[in-house]
Amino acid sequence: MLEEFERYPLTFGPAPIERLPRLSEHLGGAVDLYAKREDCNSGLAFGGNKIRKLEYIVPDALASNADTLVTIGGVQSNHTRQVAAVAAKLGMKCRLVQESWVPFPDAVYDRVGNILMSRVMGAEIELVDEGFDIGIRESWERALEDVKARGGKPYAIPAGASVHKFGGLGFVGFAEEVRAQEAELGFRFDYIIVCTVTGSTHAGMLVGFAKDGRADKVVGIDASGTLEQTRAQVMDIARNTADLVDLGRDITDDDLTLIPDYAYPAYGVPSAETNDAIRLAGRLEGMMTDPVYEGKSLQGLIDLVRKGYFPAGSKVLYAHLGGVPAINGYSYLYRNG
Ligand code: 5PA
Repeated sequence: MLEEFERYPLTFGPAPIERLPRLSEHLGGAVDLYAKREDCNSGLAFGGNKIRKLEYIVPDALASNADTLVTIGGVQSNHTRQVAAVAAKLGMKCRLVQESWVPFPDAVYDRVGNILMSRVMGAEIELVDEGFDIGIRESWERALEDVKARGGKPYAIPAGASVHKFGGLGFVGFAEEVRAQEAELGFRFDYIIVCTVTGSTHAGMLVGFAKDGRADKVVGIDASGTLEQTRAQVMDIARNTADLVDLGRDITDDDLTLIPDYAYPAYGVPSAETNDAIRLAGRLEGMMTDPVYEGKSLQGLIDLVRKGYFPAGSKVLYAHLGGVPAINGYSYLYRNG
């Protein structure tokens, strides 16, 4: 589906798929769980889902002759850390706007994890006291102007690399990669679980899996807590991406499965049940997840298995999109494990 798009390789190659036998067994054994390890997809500062998206955005950035990548996220944004790593790898500058999206009181929240690594990798960071919003932000537009005013040439990457013309392509590629891996494994996944916030991960998968009739089997677990805005953004990106790759059919509301039940109490703040899920996968599989994104989609996966959402015998693929570095910002919460 992506033959005509240029890709700048930043990943190690196909992200591995591994079985989660002890978690599957613990949940009754009727559903077979697997994880696709996007959290191990690259050597660029721990990798993650943005690296896959950026592979299709970097050629456009290089063609524009920009010298500075400019993007935005929360204080513990994984996206900004991955953009900082890619800028370093390309020999470009990086300007990051980090807003106060998460009302989390840990004393070292703005010192450790993702933001620590972005600083070490040389990004210029501006902390801005604004709340959570996945849309286009004034602070980001100001940063773009500021780079220009100082004689630089900025390249604009929106939050999560989502509302970018090529933002959905990387995860169309994820679906193609899964199909190739399925051919080797000798079976097809019945469901794919994905954490959804700024939307292009889910949107890309939706379009990629639409090709073999599985668009609605991509089960999005909302972690934004602003469901309608995220739903609208996923649909916009999916429609734009379907046009780009000539999917050959319209994207309709029925293609989107987005479950709002696990985003509580707020974006970036884990519930007791999220923390139970993080500990369960850590203790049964040695698989670490974070309290902002993947812990919530994992909680959703576990709860949906327990509720019987997946028919017995289903094979379910959990897309592990990365994000573990942020757990350092929650050190007090996990002080006893
Ligand atoms: C993020 C996003 P989308 O934003 O493409 O919907 O992906 C959600 C998601 N898992 C899922 C992890 C580990 C993520 O980091 N992170 C954002 C960030 O600033 O890090 C874009 C919000």
